[in-house]
Amino acid sequence: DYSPTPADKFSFGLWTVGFQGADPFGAATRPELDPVRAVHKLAERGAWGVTFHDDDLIPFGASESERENAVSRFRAALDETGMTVPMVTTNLFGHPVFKDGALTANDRDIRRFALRKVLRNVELAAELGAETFVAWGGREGAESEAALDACSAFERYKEGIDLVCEFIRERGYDLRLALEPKPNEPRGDILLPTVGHVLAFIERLQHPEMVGVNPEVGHEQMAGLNYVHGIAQALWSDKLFHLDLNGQHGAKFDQDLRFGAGDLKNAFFTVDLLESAGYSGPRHFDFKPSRTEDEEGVWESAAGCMRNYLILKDRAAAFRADPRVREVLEASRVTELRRPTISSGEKAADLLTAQEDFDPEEAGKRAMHYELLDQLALEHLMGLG
Ligand code: GLT
Ligand code: MN
Ligand code: MN
Ligand code: MN
Repeated sequence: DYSPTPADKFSFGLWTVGFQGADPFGAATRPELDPVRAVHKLAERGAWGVTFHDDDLIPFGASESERENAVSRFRAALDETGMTVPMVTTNLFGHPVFKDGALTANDRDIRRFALRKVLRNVELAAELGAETFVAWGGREGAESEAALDACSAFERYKEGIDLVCEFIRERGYDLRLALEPKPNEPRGDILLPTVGHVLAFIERLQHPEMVGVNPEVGHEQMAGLNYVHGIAQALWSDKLFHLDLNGQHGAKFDQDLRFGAGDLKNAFFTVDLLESAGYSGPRHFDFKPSRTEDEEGVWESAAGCMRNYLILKDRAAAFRADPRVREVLEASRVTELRRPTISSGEKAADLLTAQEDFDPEEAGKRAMHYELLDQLALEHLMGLG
């Protein structure tokens, strides 16, 4: 009946259900949500995990005793509900001190402050048993090329991530980093704008094996890219350490709709890929309940994320199990792509001299049947079959 259970590994950021609805044109429409209440409400609805930025739990500038109090109340809620903390992240974008970036801010003292904030939060993440530490560099970027020495920015970005990895190794924490791409917003242009940029950046790091990617549906779609292909490349690279599921209607501002809203067909194939590729990490939702909602609407929206995932999982399984679909997949030679192009032991020179009875004219006329295949996918998505 599409009711989520902890076995589904659904997790939510405190900042998602806690979103108060402020936008660049209007004030908050909902009151603050106590993290303890969020944990209980999410657990009641079948979620498995909760994630947070340091500032979601411990207000910026809090004293040591305020910090301890916030963490111990939160821990008690986790113990009562059995909820886990699979991921933790740092707010390096909210306070005015980060208006020009954090790890790549021009001001060196700001970079040092930002790194201290991250390291403290890494300690907290390890204490709470998180496996993944997300780094979203939303303010690492610029509105004008003149204002940013981009090559130096990449050096400083690498320096910061390398330092955090060194720290994790020295402490012996069982923690991996996941960098989250986004093309723009809040900066005019953000560094590491897409999954591909992050994957290339990781190769330049001192400990590439400790760092992966945290792709968000809407962020890739804001860049006009295909999320399914993005996470497929991350999976193929063994770099899909975590992911942010939500919804987006094409290239416009970051909508953070609940999962399933927005590009539903891409959501269907996202779930299809995650389930068939054996992705075992958290199904993490990073969405913002519309500012039109009251608190009840927030929980409906959170429940909708999980329910849509489970419905799409069911629809994708039906699509894969349909004998007609299997037949068309064969006829479309989709399965033939699994076969290596070159035979074992064959060399490039052998390929050049191979006597093959191949007629490009004939091959150019072959039917692919993709229209039929896509139609069958749509029909399963729409609930037929
Ligand atoms: C912020 C951003 C999200 C990121 C969060 C992690 S912060 O809400 O819009 O996409 O995942 O820092
Ligand atoms: Mn996100
Ligand atoms: Mn987003
Ligand atoms: Mn967001």
